[in-house]
Amino acid sequence: TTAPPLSPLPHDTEGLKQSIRDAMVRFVGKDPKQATQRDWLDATSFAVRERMIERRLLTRRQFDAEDVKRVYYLSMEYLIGRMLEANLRNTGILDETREALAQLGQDYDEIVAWEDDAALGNGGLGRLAACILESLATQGYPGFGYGIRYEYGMFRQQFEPYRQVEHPDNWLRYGNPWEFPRAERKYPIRFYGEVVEHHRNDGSVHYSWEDGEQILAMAYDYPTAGYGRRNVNNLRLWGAKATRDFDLRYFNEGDYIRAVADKSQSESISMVLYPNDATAIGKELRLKQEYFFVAASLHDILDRHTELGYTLDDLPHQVAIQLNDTHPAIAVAELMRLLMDRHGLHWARAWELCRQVFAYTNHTLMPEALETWPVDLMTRVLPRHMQIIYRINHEFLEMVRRRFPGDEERLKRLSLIDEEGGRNVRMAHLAVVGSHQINGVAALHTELLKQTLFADFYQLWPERFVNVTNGVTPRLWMIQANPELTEFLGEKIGHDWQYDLERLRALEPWVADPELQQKFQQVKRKNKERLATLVRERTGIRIRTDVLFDVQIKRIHEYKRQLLKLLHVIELYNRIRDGENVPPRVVIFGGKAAPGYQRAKDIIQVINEVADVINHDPQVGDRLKCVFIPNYEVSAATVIIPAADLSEQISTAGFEASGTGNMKLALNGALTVGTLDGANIEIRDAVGEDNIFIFGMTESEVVAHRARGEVPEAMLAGRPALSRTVEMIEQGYFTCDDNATHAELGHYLRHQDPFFVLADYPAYREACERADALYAQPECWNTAALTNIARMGYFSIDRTVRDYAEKIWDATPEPVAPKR
Ligand code: 26M
Repeated sequence: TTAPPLSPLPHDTEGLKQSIRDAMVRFVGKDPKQATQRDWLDATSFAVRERMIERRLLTRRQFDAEDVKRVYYLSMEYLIGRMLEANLRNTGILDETREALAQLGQDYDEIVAWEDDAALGNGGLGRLAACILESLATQGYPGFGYGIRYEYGMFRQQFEPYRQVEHPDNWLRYGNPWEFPRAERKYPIRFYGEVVEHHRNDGSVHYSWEDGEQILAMAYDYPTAGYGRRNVNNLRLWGAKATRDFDLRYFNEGDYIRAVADKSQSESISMVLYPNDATAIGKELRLKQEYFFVAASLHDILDRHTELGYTLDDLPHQVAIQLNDTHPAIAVAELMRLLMDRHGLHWARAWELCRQVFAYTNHTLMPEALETWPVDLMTRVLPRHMQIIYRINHEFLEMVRRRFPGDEERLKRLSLIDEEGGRNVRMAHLAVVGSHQINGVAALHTELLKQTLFADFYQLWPERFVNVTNGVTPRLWMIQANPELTEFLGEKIGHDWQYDLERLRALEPWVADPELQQKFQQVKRKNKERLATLVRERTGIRIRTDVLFDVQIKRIHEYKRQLLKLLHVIELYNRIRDGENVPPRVVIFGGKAAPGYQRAKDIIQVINEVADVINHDPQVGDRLKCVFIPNYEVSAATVIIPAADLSEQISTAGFEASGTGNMKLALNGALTVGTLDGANIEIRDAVGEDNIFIFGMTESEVVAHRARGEVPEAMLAGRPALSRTVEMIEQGYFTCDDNATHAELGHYLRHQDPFFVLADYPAYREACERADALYAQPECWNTAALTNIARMGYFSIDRTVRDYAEKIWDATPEPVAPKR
């Protein structure tokens, strides 16, 4: 088939203006005079999408013509944020479009703000997936994302007035100009049913999976543009559609209403994102979501592979599949099923291919976050997969037996089936045995994986474990979020750093330059004003912009220790009321609690109540403000991060796999106050001890401290200020109507404190004081902040993606055209 020639669309202001006007009539169906701001958003989006899809086709043609290895990223989550500005920026037509809109009498900033965030993810893991896709396109890798087109993304958070309440995120309500529905790319996905054995004449046994229920997975494509290149890759999200079978089955019985109801029941598979990020849930619907998108993606990958004329033997040379955590780990069993039951391969060959294709990224050591599925549930929903998992386990344990004869305990620890407390499939074990490479997301995390969670596997296959430290995309987290700092850098060191973040080092000779520092401070101030406006609009609270902005933004979790920051805030409040001269600051929290995570919700409530008391105390005035910004999301992060002075990265050492907010904040010139956890360690190594405030127990000290088993309360002895703080909480000082929650939280700190908030508090307070002292010397602070920026090069997602390409995928970039 010959591809039709494409007539290139204009990329100048005049051409864009014409396209936007045309789109207003042809796609939106409105006279520009009648158009609302949302109509302008849609018309502009259509004008950009036309230009992207053109490049998408050219990119595909080139990949198809050359013998490229394709990388597939399988992730249940993509936390993308708003798409218009990102697409304009990466396509290289942002300035022209801004001007075109101005000439059409429209304000660009107001227009883009109408777009809902695409919040198809919970937090770090989902945002990492979005950064990786952007980098794959920017660097020209043939890399493609697969995921679920949730109709409802991450819930919207409101406070009523202190407690979190969740509202559905109906982000597709007004349609979505960024997606291309592919009605012809529909794959049937089976659930339930049974396995039928077929005995052939040659004595071999074959299996087929029959009956049960089928639903269709339909493709929706989201083009993903690379920055400064013509490459446009694809993110394919699957939506559930009922099959026609549903119609017939009941229409014959005349049960029309039930037929339609069952249809929508089956389409509920892709309805909603599970808003958990630290606890696995054993819900049948979640398992169905996982299998649904995995089965559709593998079907699609194999179809493309054969359509391109490759054989199954070519699979490891043409295809790499990255599993983003264990959520898509059922892919190991599904690919085995396809290779054997559909393509007739023998077990050993199928297994070899599988192992060469898959790699698995682990994102957490937290035991409660590790996915396991009851064997009964899996047998019912995915009977053939359960059978295959048993066989994988059998072959694997036979191998272990040969290497460690008589070591029954080892077999139990390694088994894919956990036999303790009901039988459960350990998805992490399935992912490890089915992959040629397993990676952690920061150096410490990978070491802990090898020494703890996967110690037995590491002993078997040390060569399979590698570290790939996370990174962030400078396109969103610097160029877009912080245009003023981007311009400032451009004036001083040019623009090369946008493609090679290591080049920020060119800033180093000037970090102490007074003129440069003054400019930096002006940029920070402007960013603080932008944030102050957002805070006023969202909370009604007025904050000064001439003080230290102290920021903790991340999901709410005990291990991330928002309570540690809160104790410090209360102590500052007490010191102000005692007449002490405390350096002024604004403390900013942001983050969502999983709806079923009561402790996290209590923490939000208490922070809000403490903040309310402080913010209304005339004795405090504007020396201390505490703000919990509701509904923290990607688009809010792009306003908060550039305004931050202090970045709170204070998890209990050993618990935060990496963190990526730490990188975004440092890149924007915030100094980190942090524990030796996750990527904080590598950030310290990069910026130097003098340019970061490290405090608290190390991972091994945490282990030793836990082993001593002291009561947390003992930490209060000889610490009057901390004791007073805890007492104020438990006695309900900050609440007029909910003593119970405060009393409970106080009790929790005194008697449980599983993440050692009290034990680390003195060191934390001291670290905050070091920060205050440095902030009082602006030259020293600015030198440190600029040094942070200059040394953040390593934390570019482009380096991360190259690490994956070299250590794991064996993939090479295929740039479509030189940088434009
Ligand atoms: C699992 C089962 C059922 C429902 C939800 C889940 C689930 C979803 C997301 C579990 C964990 C999820 O995310 C974990 C996560 O975001 N981990 C973070 O990953 C980042 C990127 O590697 C790291 O920087 C963070 O340290 C790590 O906490």
